[in-house]
Amino acid sequence: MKPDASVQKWMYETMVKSRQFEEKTAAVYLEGKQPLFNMANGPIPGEMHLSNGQEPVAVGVCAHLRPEDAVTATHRPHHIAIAKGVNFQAMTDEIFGKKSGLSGGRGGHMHLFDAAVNFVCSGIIAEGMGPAVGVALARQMRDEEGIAVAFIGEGAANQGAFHEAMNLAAVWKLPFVCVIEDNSWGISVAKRDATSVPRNDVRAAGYGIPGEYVEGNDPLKIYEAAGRAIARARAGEGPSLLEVETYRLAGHFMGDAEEYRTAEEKKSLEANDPIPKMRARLIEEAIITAEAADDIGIRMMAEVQEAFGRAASARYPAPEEALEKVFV
Ligand SMILES: Cc1ncc(C[n+]2csc(CCOP(=O)(O)OP(=O)(O)O)c2C)c(N)n1
Repeated sequence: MKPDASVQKWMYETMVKSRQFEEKTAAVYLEGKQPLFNMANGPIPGEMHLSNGQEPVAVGVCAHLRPEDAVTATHRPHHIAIAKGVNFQAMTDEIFGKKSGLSGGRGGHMHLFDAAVNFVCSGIIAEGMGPAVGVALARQMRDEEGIAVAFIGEGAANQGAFHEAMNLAAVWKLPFVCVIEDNSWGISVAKRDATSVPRNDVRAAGYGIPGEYVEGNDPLKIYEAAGRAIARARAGEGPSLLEVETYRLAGHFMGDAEEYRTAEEKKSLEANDPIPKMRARLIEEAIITAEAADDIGIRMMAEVQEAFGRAASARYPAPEEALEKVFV
């Protein structure tokens, strides 16, 4: 079922916020890293994986989720964290390595944890599968409300953790959905060179569960398919596997020379950017006016600027705090 106008507006606004967050992150990330690219330098240290282009997956799925639903995400987590409602300031502070960050500045951008909305992510690919299935098992055993969703990349669907977790989720009929973000690339390795099937939804048959592939990086189609899978999980009918065609507009990580893809491929991806497409459709269907769409852009930019300003001036953890909250 098509989402109502207020949900569609939320989806557009959240996609814009996520994109502006990524663009600001990219700009600040490069500060202090030139002329020689040294990952440790600058206000945002460490690796950085941007999600530009993949926003439809986050909003199409998270539009159905409630705070008690658990989400595990990947090393490319910002769009999903924002759509799940992770504390925006604390997430920004974490990316800057500040004490007020979600993980006290210890985790950085790949380790965002927000218990208030049941969100976690990890830099180890397919790592979120086990914890998400574990949460689904706990919900089932305790007869609690809430489902679990694991987002992974299409490269991660070749990891053992993926297959083991899918099997257990199916055999125990858990309230779980696996969402595979198929952006065609695992760093520089094309999906066709690494995966035995063109589409991972066919693997669902191997676990005896429904699988669906969603084409076109279209937020509405993703919303509809996610709605079916999530309703099934909530009704106690067991897990589903969704694979969603999406596009990564930026490199695998900041600093990626992207020699594995052609300038033409990048141009065609940019021409298919889902955000201007959704804006045009919302205006055409009179869900928002062009002025309202511009206003969303201005408001989201102001929120991003404010969060970055605060994060930049927040304090770092003291060196003597380094051994707190860790196993030593
Ligand atoms: C277990 C494990 N092996 C290897 C890596 C190194 N690595 C980081 S991202 C990545 C590719 C992931 O591709 P995909 O799952 O398709 O996600 P995408 O980067 O496209 O979002 C790899 C191999 C890792 N982080 N974890």
